[in-house]
Amino acid sequence: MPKAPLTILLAAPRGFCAGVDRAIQIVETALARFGAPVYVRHEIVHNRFVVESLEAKGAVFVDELDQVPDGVPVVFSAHGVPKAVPAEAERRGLFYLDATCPLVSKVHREAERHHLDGRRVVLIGHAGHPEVIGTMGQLPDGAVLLVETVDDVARLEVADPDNLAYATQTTLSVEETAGILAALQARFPAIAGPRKEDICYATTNRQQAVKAIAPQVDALLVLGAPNSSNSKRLVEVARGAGCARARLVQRAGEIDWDSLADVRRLGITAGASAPEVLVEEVIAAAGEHFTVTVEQVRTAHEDIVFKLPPALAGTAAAGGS
Ligand code: 10E
Ligand code: SF4
Repeated sequence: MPKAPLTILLAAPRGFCAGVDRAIQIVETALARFGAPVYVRHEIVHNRFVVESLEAKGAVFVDELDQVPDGVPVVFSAHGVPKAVPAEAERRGLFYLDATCPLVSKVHREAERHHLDGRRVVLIGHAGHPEVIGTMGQLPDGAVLLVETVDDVARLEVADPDNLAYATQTTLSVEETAGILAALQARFPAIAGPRKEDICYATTNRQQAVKAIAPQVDALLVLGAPNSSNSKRLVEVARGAGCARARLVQRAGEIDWDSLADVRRLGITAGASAPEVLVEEVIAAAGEHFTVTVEQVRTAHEDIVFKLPPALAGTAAAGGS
């Protein structure tokens, strides 16, 4: 029986952002320079394939610093860490490399500046996410108020409404955050903050690209991990833009092609932590079930590259991603 036709609309930009690229390069370069093992606190980025590829090269992933033995280098993940983490590494005399994305560090510095200027900081973000833990951990315990929803804004209790500032997680939904921010500004007109929010260029561009393809496809796959905030937001944005059959997949192997048998136009994108090879794997798997035509839909060009930390500058690992 001839295979049914399938047009794949490939969102662009998709996949790795500059912060993820840099974080992976930091681990690879540290391995090349210092040899295995290089310890990494938390998944360097939220992707099993990336983590396992680095494990195969000698990286050891742990949840907390107390699992790192003395005398080995340790890398902090791209999501950022509370101030207590480098402080503890220094106390123990550990050599550490901070792979926090520079755009996350920028939010850390903003929060710090507001605190020093005497403003109470309201952070818009998802409770328990490592980036949120890291940003809250730039200030003393209890100094940051976290809001996740418009309802949280209504429930906020602040002693001095004229001395407030806000900051956000970098991977939020642009639209949802605009709603939360509007509620904050309506309730606290004097609130200080960035010009818009702290959602980064990569998050914004990937959401914009998914919005462009979602109304044109019968189903949409987002390559990404269940703990990847930016990837999960892409599924929500696709659903909000008219593709009810949008879902997150980690690898081609989990796709139930029978359930997609009626699909003639399939959207594909990838979160900022999902490597392109996983997109290629899905397209190849689709080719086993359909006669595939691939069309790329590009809504933005990206050329941002972040430098490695000074301790590794000029020593990029050969073949680094
Ligand atoms: O869960 P997140 O989207 O924050 O992380 P990720 O590892 O999936 O993607 C990279 C994004 C980072 C490091 C947060 N700015
Ligand atoms: Fe940096 Fe944005 Fe990538 Fe996060 S998603 S690592 S903030 S570029």
